[in-house]
Order: sequence, then C-alpha cells, then structure tokens
Amino acid sequence: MSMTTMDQAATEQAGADRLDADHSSADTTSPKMSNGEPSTTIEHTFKILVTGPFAAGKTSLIQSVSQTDVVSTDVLTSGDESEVKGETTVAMDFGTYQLPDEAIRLLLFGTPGQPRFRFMTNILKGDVDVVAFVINAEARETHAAAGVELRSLLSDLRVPAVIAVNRCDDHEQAQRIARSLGALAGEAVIPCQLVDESSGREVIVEILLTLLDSLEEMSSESRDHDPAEVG
Ligand SMILES: Nc1nc2c(ncn2[C@@H]2O[C@H](COP(=O)(O)OP(=O)(O)OP(=O)(O)O)[C@@H](O)[C@H]2O)c(=O)[nH]1
Ligand SMILES: [Mg+2]
Repeated sequence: MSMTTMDQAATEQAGADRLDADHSSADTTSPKMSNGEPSTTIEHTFKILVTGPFAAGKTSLIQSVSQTDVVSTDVLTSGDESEVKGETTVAMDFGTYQLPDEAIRLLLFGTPGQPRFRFMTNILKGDVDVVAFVINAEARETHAAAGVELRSLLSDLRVPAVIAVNRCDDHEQAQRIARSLGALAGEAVIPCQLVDESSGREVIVEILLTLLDSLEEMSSESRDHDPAEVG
C-alpha cells in the first residue's frame, strides 16, 4: 500500500474520530505547561509492542516515527552479530506517536530480537493493545523461527497484530512472507522500508486501523451480551 501524505492524514483523522467514539475506557491525564495552563489532554493511550527477530528493523521503526526522543538501549555487537550490524538492542526502545490535535497517543515499546533477551519481551508484553511484528523480507533464514515466535506470542496475548514486512515494496510478496510465518487471513500485513519515515507512518496508520477494528469488535460483543439491549 502506498499513501500520499494527505491520504495518510485523512486516514489518521478518520481513524482518530472513530477511535474517539469507540474507546470508552479512557486513560485521562492532563499534562500542564510550565505556566500552569493545561496543554493537550491525553484521553486514550494505547500500548504497542514492536517485536520480531534480530536485525529486522524494530528500532528503525520506532526511530522513524517517534515524536519524542527515543529511549534506546543499543550497544556494540560482537561475534557473529557484528557481521550483520554494528549495534543491537539489549533491553528496549521506547518512543511515542500522538495524532495531531487528537487525544490519542501510542506508546511504542521495542524489544530486543535475540532469544537470549526473551525475558525482556516477557516484561514488556503486559497490557499490550497491538503487536507490531517486524520481519526482514531479505533475511529468509530468520523466517521459520520468527513464525513460531509470532504464533506463540499471539496465542498468549490474544491481541491483534500488524505484520510489517521490512525491506519489501511488494504487497503480494509481503502477504506470502506473512502467510509463511503463519499469519492468519485477518491479520494486517504491510510492506515497508523502515529507514524511511513515511513508510514508518504507513505502519502507524495500519496499527491505528487495527486498533479501531479491535475496539469495534469488543464494542459489538459487549452489546451482544448486554441484557438491556435484548429486546
Ligand atoms: N536498506 C535498509 N536498511 C534497513 C531498513 N530498515 C532497517 N535497516 C537497517 O537494518 C539494520 C537493522 O535495523 P534495526 O532497526 O537496528 O533492527 P532491530 O530489529 O532493532 O535490530 P535488533 O535490535 O538488533 O534486533 C540497521 O542497520 C538499519 O539501518 C530498510 O528499510 N532498508
Ligand atoms: Mg533494535
């Protein structure tokens, strides 16, 4: 999918309006400016877990879209990993994304990729609203283990996922790779180039749409189970 900036802004706005209408359990905080005046009120905060294999592009995604300074824990690599890249995340990345003039904020928590740091994923995955699973289309040797990890994580968390197929421009190829990981038909798949900010924003749009679908589903389930609505 390729969107112009205006398309993205319109999609973000439409998603924001619908999210505002749908998300009833608001987390309300009112940050104050230094003069004591209230600044933008954050009413809806969603936690996004950005995960996937080593060197897939998780840190790149958060760095490309975060509107606040990214908290990063990358350190120099050694051994075989230094053949792949110079630095690697050893604990977490943290960034934020807030819709312009909207009271909706995403908190983006990035995990390390190596199995030896899985304990960090286990710490970070609590209360997640959406999993953004990043996979490098070109690193085929990582796909089998990534598929096992993806299905295990989603069966544990039971939240929706967006599969971001990095270093990929082709929607069909992205779909094929996602299916080979075991992604389900309803799960969102997006090809991307995560060193590019506008591509990162397309992943954010997909996350917002996925949140919206999930909130609509929860709201219709609760209506179905509300005896007051049975007529
Ligand atoms: N050419 C190209 N390089 C990319 C792209 N996305 C990421 N990279 C590069 O791929 C490498 C890995 O990216 P990171 O964002 O550090 O990956 P990561 O998943 O956070 O890696 P770990 O934390 O070590 O697991 C970096 O050198 C990036 O600059 C892309 O879209 N195109
Ligand atoms: Mg990283």
